[in-house]
Amino acid sequence: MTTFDSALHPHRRFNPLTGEWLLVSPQRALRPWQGQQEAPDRSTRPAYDPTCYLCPGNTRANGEVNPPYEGTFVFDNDFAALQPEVPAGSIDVGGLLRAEPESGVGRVICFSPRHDLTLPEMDAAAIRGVVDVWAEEFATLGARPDINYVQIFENKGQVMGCSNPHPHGQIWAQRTVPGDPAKETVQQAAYFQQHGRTLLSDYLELELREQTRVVLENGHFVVLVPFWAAWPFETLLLPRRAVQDVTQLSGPERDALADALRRLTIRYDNLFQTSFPYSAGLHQRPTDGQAHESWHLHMHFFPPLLRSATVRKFMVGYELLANPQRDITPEYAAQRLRELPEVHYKQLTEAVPTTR
Ligand code: H2U
Ligand code: ZN
Repeated sequence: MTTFDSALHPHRRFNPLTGEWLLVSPQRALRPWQGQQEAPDRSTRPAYDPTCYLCPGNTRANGEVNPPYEGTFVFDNDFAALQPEVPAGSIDVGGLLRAEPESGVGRVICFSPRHDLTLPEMDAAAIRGVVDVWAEEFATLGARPDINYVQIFENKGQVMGCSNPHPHGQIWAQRTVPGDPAKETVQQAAYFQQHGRTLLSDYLELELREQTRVVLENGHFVVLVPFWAAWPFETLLLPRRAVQDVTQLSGPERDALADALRRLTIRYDNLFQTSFPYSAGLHQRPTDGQAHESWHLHMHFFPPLLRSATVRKFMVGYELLANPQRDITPEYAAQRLRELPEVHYKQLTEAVPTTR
């Protein structure tokens, strides 16, 4: 028997942020792939769409009129999943039928007045404006006594259930700390207690030494494909300095975050020469009044595409019933992303060379 090689042999990997495992089957990536090579998506949209409910000056579903905004624009979601006032009460039948009211706030953030742009097509200064809005919203919502967790995220692309191509994100802020951030809170606290450093500081140091999963770096941020990535081209964006939330980032750090976001999303679009769909979001400390010194702010990108602009990874059978599974290794995914240029393919006349 030869020795174990994680690039060749089936194995499981541990996600220290959640305490869960996933299955990696690199031998399956060697299956023959005779998929179509799709033409680059060069479709365009108008800079202003009179039927878009997010464009400046337009009327939303609830009758409100958007201001003629020039940078970002934030409003309360007209169809929010969470509401600030919910009557008290609870259900507990034998510990098996349990329910309790949940209150909170839903916000929508327009990243730009331009209907035709997405993050990778915006300039760094405009993306910095988005980062500043995240910080303002986190500060205001997090300060409320009825809000203990603020989830900032973006759904991009129709396959991710995004309802409108106008560049925008959302915030759901609520009374309790939901599942994944709660797991990350427990895991990071346990690590900090044992090592006196944040889990992600030590993890980052290790990744910078190995370099095999790093996609890009700047002075303050690093983007990498985490060792435990579940989605084919999943990435983790993290600051070199352990901060608990986005309000603690200095001006230069916020610029660096904007730079990292821009460069990552350009690489993503270039990967399959399409507007690359994903769900992405910030994970930050709960706003429950505790110190949370063990928390290390980070951002997850969960993109579904696997082979091309149309061939995606499905998290189905085994993944739904057992745990996540992936075929191509995180190391291979990182290498693919590293090889791509940081100029958007729509700005190049020549097609971006893709390697297989
Ligand atoms: P998504 O495309 O990521 O679903 O976000 C759009 C959000 O915008 C969605 O949550 C809200 C929807 O409820 N919305 C409004 O608040 N007002 C509108 O006029 C239409 C959509
Ligand atoms: Zn629009």
